[in-house]
Amino acid sequence: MSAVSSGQQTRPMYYLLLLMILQLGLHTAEGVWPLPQTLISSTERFPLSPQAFYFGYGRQSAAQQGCSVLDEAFKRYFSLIFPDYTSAYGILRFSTDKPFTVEVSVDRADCDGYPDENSSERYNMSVFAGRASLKAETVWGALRGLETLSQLVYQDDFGSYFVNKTDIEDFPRFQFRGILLDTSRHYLPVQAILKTLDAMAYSKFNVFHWHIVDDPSFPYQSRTFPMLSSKGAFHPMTHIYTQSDVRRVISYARMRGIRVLPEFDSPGHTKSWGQGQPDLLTPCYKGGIPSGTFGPVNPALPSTYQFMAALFKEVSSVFPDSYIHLGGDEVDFSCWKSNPYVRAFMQKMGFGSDFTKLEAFYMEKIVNITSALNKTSIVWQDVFDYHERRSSLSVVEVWREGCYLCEVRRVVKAGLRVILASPWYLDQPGPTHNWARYYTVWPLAFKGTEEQKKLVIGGEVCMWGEYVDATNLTPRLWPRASAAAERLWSDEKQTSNVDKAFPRLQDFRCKLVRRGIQAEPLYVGHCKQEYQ
Ligand code: CP6
Repeated sequence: MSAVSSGQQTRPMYYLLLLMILQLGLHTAEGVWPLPQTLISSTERFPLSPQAFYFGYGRQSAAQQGCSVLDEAFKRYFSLIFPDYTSAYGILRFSTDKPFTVEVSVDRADCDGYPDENSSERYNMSVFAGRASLKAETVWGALRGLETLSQLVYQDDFGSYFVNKTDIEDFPRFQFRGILLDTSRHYLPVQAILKTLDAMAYSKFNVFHWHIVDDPSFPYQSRTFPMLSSKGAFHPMTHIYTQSDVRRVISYARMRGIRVLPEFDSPGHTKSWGQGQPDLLTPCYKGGIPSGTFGPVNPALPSTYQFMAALFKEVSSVFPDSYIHLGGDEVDFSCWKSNPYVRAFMQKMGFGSDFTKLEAFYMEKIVNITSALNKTSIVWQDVFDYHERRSSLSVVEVWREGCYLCEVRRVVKAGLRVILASPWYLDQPGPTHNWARYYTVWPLAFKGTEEQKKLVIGGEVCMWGEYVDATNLTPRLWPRASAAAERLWSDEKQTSNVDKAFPRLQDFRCKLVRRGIQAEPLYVGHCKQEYQ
C-alpha cells in the first residue's frame, strides 16, 4: 500500500494529468453522440461482463416488467452493449462476474401509448460501481438514456468491456428531430425503412416523416381507395405498402420512441394519384381542347373534397400521430390557367386571375378537413407564403434555400410554429466532409423574442428520392444526418466547434459501422472493427 502510493508520488504531476486526459478523451465524452446537456465522467472505470449484466425496473418505477417498450429495449440494448457476446469466442473471454445492474425508473407507465409532440425525453443517469441508475419521466426518455448508456460502454484491446463512472443530465434542445424518406421516387423496401429507424434511434432522432406518395408512384395501399396503388404504384403487388406493412413500420418506430408523420402532398406532386382516381386531377387544355395531360388536383370540383375527406379520414385512423403533413409545395399554375372550368370557378369565387388565391382556397379546405379529424397540420412554406388567412395554419416547414432564417422569422412573427429543413438536404451527394455544413447551422440566429424562438419546434433532414433507393440510402444518410442530430439535440455553445466534433463523429461513425449501419467514412482513418 505505502509502496504503491510513494511510487505514484514520484511520478511527475503532468504525466498523471496526461494519462487522465487520454483516458477521458478516449472513453467518455467522445463516446456519446449527440452530446448530452451535462456529462461529468471520471477515469474510474468498472469492468462489465455480459454474464452478470442485468436490466431491471426500479422499485419506485411506474412501469414494471411487462412494459413492452422497455422489456424489448432491454433485449436490444443488451446486444448493442455486448456485440460479440453471442460468439463462443466471446463467452470464453469474460471472466469478470461482478454483477452490474441497470435500474430504470419512469414516472409514467406510458408503455402502450405512442410518443407525441409533448413527450418528455429527459433522463438522468448515474453510473457507479456495480450499478447504473436511469431515471426518466417517460419510457421515451428512458429509451434515450439506454442509448446513451450503450454508447458509454467500450472494449479494451483485449475485448473486455468497461464503463466509466459517469453522471448525466440530458434532454433535447428541440422537440421535433426528423428524417424525411421519400418512397415515391423510388420504392424503399420495408426492411430499408426499419433499418433507418434503428439508425435514427442511435442518433436520437424522434420523427420519421414518411413522404409516402408523390408524382412518380403511389405505393400506399388504401383501404378506401385500393385503385390508387393498384394503378398508381410502380407495381401493384411488389411495390406497395400494405396496411400490415404500415402497421409494422409504426410499431417498430414506437418501440424506438419515434413518431411516424405521414405526408400526403397535394394539390401538386399528385400525378400518380390520377391513375386510380378519375376526375381528381385538372385536365390541361391546349388550343381550346383537352391536351390529354393532367395538372394538380382539381380545386373546382366538389367531388375533389369528398374524396380528400374520405382519404384523410382513413389516413388519420391508420397513423396515430396527432400531426399530419399536407404538403402544398411547388404548385404549377399553368394547367389550372389553361382550363376554362377552373377559370370560370376563379371568376365565380372572385379570385380574378390570382392563382395563389385558388391554391390558398384549396389548402384551407384540406386544413379544415384534417382539423375536423383532430389532427395538427404541417404544410410546406409555400402555403404560408400564399395564404392570406394564416391563422388557420399551425406548423410551417421551411425548405427553400437562401435566407431561410428570414422565412423562419416571418413565420414565427405570424405566431405559427416552424420546422426547419432548408440546411439539411442530404439527398444531394457530396463529399462526406460537408457534414460540417450540416453541423454549423444556427436555427435560432434571427432577431426575435424568447416566445418567438420557442415556436421553432425543431428540424428535419430531407432525403428526397430522385437519386436514392435502398442501394445508397444508408451511406448517404449516415453519418451526415448525425451532424444535424447533434445540432437538434445538444446545447449549441458546447457543440459549436467543428474541430472538436470531428473526432467524436469519427468515433460515432465507427459505432454505427459496428452496429451494421453502412455509414460512409468522414476522412482517412480506420475503425477498430471494420464493416463486414
Ligand atoms: N419533392 C417534393 C421534392 C421537393 C419538394 N417537394 C424538393 C424540391 C427542391 C429541392 C429539394 C426538394 N423533391 N414533393 C419541396 C419541398 Cl432543392
